[in-house]
Amino acid sequence: MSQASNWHEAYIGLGSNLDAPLQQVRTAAREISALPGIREPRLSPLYSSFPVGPQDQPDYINAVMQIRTDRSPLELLRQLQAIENQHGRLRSTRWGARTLDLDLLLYDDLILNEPDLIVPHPELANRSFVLYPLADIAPADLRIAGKGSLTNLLANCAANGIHRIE
Ligand code: A4P
Ligand code: MG
Repeated sequence: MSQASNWHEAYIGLGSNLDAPLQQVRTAAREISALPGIREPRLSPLYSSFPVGPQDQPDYINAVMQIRTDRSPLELLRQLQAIENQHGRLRSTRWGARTLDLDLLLYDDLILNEPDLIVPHPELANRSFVLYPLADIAPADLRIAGKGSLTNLLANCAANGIHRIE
C-alpha cells in the first residue's frame, strides 16, 4: 500500500545587493542546505540582474534553490527568515537594497494565500531573475500553480539586464 510522502518539493529565490552579494548568496545556499528537515538541495547558476523597484541601488546577485523538505510552508518560511536575520537583514524600503532576501517561490503545486505567506510567490511571473535560474534546475515541463507553464512565463518575461555569471 502506498503512503503519502512527507517530503515536499520547494523552490527558494535568493537575492542580495549589499555587503559582498556573491558571498551572501553562496553562504545562504550552504545554510539552507544545512537546515533540519532538508534534503537534496540544488543551487542554480548565479545571475547578475538590474534592480527591480527603486533604481538608486546596486545590481543584484540572484539564484534559485530546489530542495526537498518535510516542514510545512510556514515552518520553512520561518527557517528562511532566521537565515535572513543572521545576514543582518534590515526591513525598511519595500523592494529596496538588502543583504539577503529569501523568498519561498513554490511548494509542491500548492496555492496559499495567508497573511504572512503567498505561494506561488506573487511576483514570480514578472521577474526574469527568478524565472531564468528556476528554468536551469526545474524539470522542463514544470507548471506553476495558477500561472501556467514555466516555458510560457519565460517567453513572456523581458530579460531586463540579467546575465549568468557562473
Ligand atoms: N511573504 C509573503 N509571501 C512570501 C513568500 N512567498 N516568500 C511575506 C517570502 N516572504 C513572503 O517580505 C515581506 C513579507 O512578505 C514577509 O514578512 C513575509 O511574511 P520581506 O522580505 O520582509 O520584505 P521585502 O522583501 O522588502 O518585500 P517583498 O515584497 O517581499 O520584496 P520582494 O518581492 O522580495 O522583492 N531586483 C532584483 N534584480 N533582484 C532581486 O532579488 N528583490 C527585491 C525584493 C526587489 N528588487 C529586486 C530583487
Ligand atoms: Mg522578500
